[in-house]
Amino acid sequence: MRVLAEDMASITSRLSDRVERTVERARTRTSTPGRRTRTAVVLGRIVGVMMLVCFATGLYSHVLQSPPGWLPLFPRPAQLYSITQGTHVLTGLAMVPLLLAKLWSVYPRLFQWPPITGPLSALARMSTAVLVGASLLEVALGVMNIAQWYPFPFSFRRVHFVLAWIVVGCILFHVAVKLPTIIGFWRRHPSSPGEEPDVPARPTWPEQAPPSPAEPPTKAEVVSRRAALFAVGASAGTIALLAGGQTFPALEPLTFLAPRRPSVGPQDLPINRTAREAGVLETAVSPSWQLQVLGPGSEEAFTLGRLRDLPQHTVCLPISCVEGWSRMAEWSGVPLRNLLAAVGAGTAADARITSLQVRGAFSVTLMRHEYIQDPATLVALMLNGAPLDLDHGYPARIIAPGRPGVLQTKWLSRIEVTA
Ligand code: HEM
Ligand SMILES: Nc1nc2c(c(=O)[nH]1)N[C@H]1C(S)=C(S)[C@@H](COP(=O)(O)O)O[C@H]1N2
Ligand SMILES: [Mo]
Repeated sequence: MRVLAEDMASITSRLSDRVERTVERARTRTSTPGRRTRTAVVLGRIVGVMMLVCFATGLYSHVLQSPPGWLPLFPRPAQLYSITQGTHVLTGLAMVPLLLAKLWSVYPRLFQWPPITGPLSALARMSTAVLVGASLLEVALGVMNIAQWYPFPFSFRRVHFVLAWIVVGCILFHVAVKLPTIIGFWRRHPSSPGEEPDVPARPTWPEQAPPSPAEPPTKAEVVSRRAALFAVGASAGTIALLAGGQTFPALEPLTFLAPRRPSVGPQDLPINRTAREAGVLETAVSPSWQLQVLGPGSEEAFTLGRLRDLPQHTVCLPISCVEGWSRMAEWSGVPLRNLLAAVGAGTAADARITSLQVRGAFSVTLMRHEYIQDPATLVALMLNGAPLDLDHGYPARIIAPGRPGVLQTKWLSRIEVTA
């Protein structure tokens, strides 16, 4: 019995020795001067700020699509959502190489031995694992969404929303846990003149992972911090340049990475869902088409001829897709508030707007009175000087300032006051 126990003890000890040596070797092989605490801190700060930008712009998108009743909404500036959502998608895309670089910069820590030194370190490592997993998943889901690839049965918006809170919660916790390292870094590298310089003259070994002297890395394994940061910055910049054109017109000639080129489409405007895909090829061109408008006092049915005979307004407003692209256009039609006033609706009335499209998430929109009362919110009949193309929502669609594209309902059939 005792022999067995001794055998077990010796096997365990040999095994743990072996694991320790393997881990040490892995750590050495992946250790380069580029991978120092300073690199990790610099990259961490940039990724952290980008995450917060994504979080803030994402929350704004969420609020516009699912506004809490108590929250006042502001349709102006009309281009705000183009900018916030364009920034969201662009920051998210540019973050991909930075996120990977941040992971690379702390990679040896994954082989830290022993992995856990106590309950606090267990908590810290668990939160780091959740942070890494949630960040990668969040970014991957975002990229899949703008590529319009939905292989999952779950709702993208809900999962992306929940993951965003997890990521931000973990970042706050992560910063709290790393505070001693961060403070230590600033103490060791004071920025006052005459003190120790930030960048040592010769490459030094990572503070976190001293190499075993027996196995120095080969020349090829040594990457300088400057070269590493340059490569990461260049990749992020290239991505921003190649995708930025979907939001910022000056960059459009370079738009090779975005799923939409904003100037490609009928009437100089892209299309996300065609009339055929929406199943409205017949109903939209039917001579018996009418727009039903239901108010608290009365209801009216407007034929296309009757809508055209009403006073027309012309406005310049963008389509700002949640997927990040946006495009300015000139719209003409009847102000929505005039139609609702005609059926006895007050200025505080909200409305439900329904499309001829029967299936799909975008066939119904709720519009709050803040948007209805904006004089630029139209039941649009014309786009860029011609009647709406069938794919742009013929015979009539909604266009309103400051709203995400998904809420700019095409192929209208019914507008009813809800409250
Ligand atoms: C490559 C990276 C990313 C891309 C391409 C991306 C893309 C998108 C898109 C297309 C939407 C609109 C979804 C819709 O309304 O249908 C969205 C919403 C959102 N995103 Fe991202 N995203 C990325 C990264 C992030 C990150 C890192 C965060 C947070 C830390 C974040 C937080 C949000 C939030 C909170 C929303 C609102 C969700 C909702 O409406 O409920 N996103 N994102
Ligand atoms: N009925 C209906 N309206 C819709 C959609 C839709 O799928 N069905 N797509 C929306 C989305 S996601 C966008 S970005 C805009 C695009 O308008 P456009 O195709 O005229 O550019 O229409 C919106 N209106
Ligand atoms: Mo969209």
